Amino acid sequence: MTFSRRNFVGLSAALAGVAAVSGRVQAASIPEAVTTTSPAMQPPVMPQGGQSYQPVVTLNGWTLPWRMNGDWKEFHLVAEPVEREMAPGMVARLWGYNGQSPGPTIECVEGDKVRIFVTNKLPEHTTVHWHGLIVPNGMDGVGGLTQPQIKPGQTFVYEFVLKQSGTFMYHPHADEMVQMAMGMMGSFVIHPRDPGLHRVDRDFVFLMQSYDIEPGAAMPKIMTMTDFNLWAWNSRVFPGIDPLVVRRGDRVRIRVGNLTMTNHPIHKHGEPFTLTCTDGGWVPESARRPEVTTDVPVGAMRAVEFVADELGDWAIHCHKSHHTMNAMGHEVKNFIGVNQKDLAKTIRKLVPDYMPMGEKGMAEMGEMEMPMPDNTLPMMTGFGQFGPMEMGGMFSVVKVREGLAHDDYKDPGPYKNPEGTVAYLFEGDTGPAPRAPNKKASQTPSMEFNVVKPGASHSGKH
Ligand SMILES: [Cu+2]
Repeated sequence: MTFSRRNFVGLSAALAGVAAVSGRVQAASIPEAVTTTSPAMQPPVMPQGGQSYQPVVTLNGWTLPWRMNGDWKEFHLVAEPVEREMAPGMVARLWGYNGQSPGPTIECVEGDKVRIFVTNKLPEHTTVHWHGLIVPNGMDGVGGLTQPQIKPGQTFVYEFVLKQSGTFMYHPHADEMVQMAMGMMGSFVIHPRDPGLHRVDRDFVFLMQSYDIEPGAAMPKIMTMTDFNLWAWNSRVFPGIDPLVVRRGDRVRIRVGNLTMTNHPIHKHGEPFTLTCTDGGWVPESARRPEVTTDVPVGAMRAVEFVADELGDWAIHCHKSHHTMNAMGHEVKNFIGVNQKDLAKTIRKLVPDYMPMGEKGMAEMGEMEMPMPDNTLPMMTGFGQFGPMEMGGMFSVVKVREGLAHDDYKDPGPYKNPEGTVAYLFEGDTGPAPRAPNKKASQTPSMEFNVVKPGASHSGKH
C-alpha cells in the first residue's frame, strides 16, 4: 500500500483538532533519554508493532529507541557535550546527542506520527532542523525564523507526520557554524510504508564530518573553513571505522550524508553501484545509472545500492587522497628525490633523534608509525594481512563473505583469497637492468627549446 498525499491530507485534517490537544496532554510526560558512551556499532533495532522493514545499521553508531504513546512514536534527543573516540588512541571533545557524536539514528516508517523531545544540555541555545523532511513550517527548526531557540535547560517538542520515505538527517539550525563543527548531527531514515518497496538485505548509514583538531588537543577549532585535518565518517577515522560486513548475494544499500565544508567523491571497489536515493527522495528507475564513485555534495545525502556478488575485502573511501589521511598532514614538505643525509647530520646535533622523512615518498610513514604527541593519530596507518595500508580518514572496507547469518555484522577478519588469485612477485629473469643515462648522450638535450630573448624580435617559428 502506498500512502497517497490526498488520503494523507484528509486524515491529518480530520485529526488536526484532536492531535493538537491530545499532543500537549500526552507530551506532559517525557520518555527516558537513552544514552550510550560507546563508539561501537550497535545491533539494528528490529521493527515493532506489526511494521516490516529491514532496519538500518549505523556505522560506529546506534538507533534511538522510542516508545509508543497512543499512535505516536516518541523519541527523546538530548543535545550535550560528549567524548568521542575517533579511533583507538584519540578521544575528541565534541558536542552531540545522547552521549555520542553523531547522535543516534532516528528510524521510522512513512506515515508514522512522531513526537521528538529535544532537551538542551549545551552551554548555549540550539534547535533541531529535520533536513529533507516535509514538516509543518513551525516544526522546521530554524532558530528565530520558525521557532524560538531552545535555551540551555529547556526541552522543546517537535511533532509531525512522516509524509515521505528515504534518507534524511537532523542537525541544529542555531549557531550552525559552531554546532556542526562540533559534531552535532544525526541520520534520519524513513522506510516506505509498503515493505516490498526499495527492499534491501543490508542497509548502512553514516554521515561525514570534518574536524580541525591539533595533534595533542581534543577540541575542534571552530573557525576553520578549509584546512581540516580529520575527515571522519560518523566522527570516526580509519582505522576506527567499522567494516561494512555483507553476505554474498545480498542487496546492499549504503546511505551517506555530508555535513563537511567540501564535497566527497565516495568510491567503492568490487562491483559498481547505482545511485537510488537522495535526500530529495527515490531516484526514478529511468534515471539510475551504474557508477563506482558517487559525489556527495555539501549538505546532501546519497544512497547507493549494489548486489554483493564479488567475495573479498573491498575498499570504500573518499577519492580525495588527502581525505584518507589523518592529522599532521599540513606541515609536511615534498622531499621526494632529496638526499637528506647531510641535513639530517646537522639537525641531529640539535635534535638527537631527528629522522629525515619522505625521501622516497611517504609510504615509510605508514610502516613506522612515528612517535607522536598524546591524543593524535598517525597520518597514514592501519595494517592489512599483507602489510601497512597507509590510510586514515574516510576509509573502510566492504567485507563480502559467503553464508553469513542475515543479522551477522561482526568483522569476519581478513579475506582468505583462493590460491592463485593474489598479485605476486615475479621471480624469473627480469632481463637487462634499466639503461643508465649515458653521460655523453645526456649532454645533448633530449628536447629542443626555442629561446626567445625578451626584447628580441620574434622569429615567427612555431
Ligand atoms: Cu573527501
